[in-house]
Amino acid sequence: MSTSDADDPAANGQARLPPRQVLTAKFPVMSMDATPALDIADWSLTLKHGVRPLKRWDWTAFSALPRQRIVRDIHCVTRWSKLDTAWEGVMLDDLLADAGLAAPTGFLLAHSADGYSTNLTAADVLDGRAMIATHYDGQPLAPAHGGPARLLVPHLYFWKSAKWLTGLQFTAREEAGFWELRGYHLRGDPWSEQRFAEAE
Ligand SMILES: Nc1nc2c(c(=O)[nH]1)N[C@H]1C(S)=C(S)[C@@H](COP(=O)(O)O)O[C@H]1N2
Ligand SMILES: [Mo]
Repeated sequence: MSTSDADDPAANGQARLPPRQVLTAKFPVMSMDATPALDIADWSLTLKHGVRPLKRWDWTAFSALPRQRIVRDIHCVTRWSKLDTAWEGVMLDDLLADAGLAAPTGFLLAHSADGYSTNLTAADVLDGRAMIATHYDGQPLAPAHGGPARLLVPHLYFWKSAKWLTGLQFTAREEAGFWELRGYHLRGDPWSEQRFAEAE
């Protein structure tokens, strides 16, 4: 190890910022609508292939799945980034394993209780890349941030991390979600600035 930018917290922070992002210590709330009131007694998560339900977990069953803690940087397309955010929840790999399945198609839509949706590829949510998070910073996830459970896909812009997650639906083809239908990029990689569907 040599003395380098990697030893300098400020420089290290900058190196971890994708193009044209700005660091924040805050945790802004970004929602298209009001925070839905969700009761864990009524909550469930449904896994589907097209219209066909594959498996459904109520809160008790979901809470019994293997859990992981991860620390990741997050990047919102509105240009804020936040470093070292700490999450706990169930990796998508473990959810599929509990259903006894490999990904049935290469694409999926995440569905939320507020009517939001976002599309992802199977490759972007498997092999440790995505979690259904129930805790942030050691506490149950606040309702405004997607509690009781949200998707977390930290290597893509944060609009891909669907709050108030209620469904994961594998689709035969790539299908655009809420923001993707309104001009956001289908994938949303912050490092290659995949903000919008077409070049600015
Ligand atoms: N269900 C749902 N999920 C959502 C949104 C939303 O409006 N509804 N907003 C998205 C956007 S644009 C961003 S930037 C992040 C914001 O998450 P936060 O409010 O926890 O910062 O959630 C994403 N997930
Ligand atoms: Mo966003």
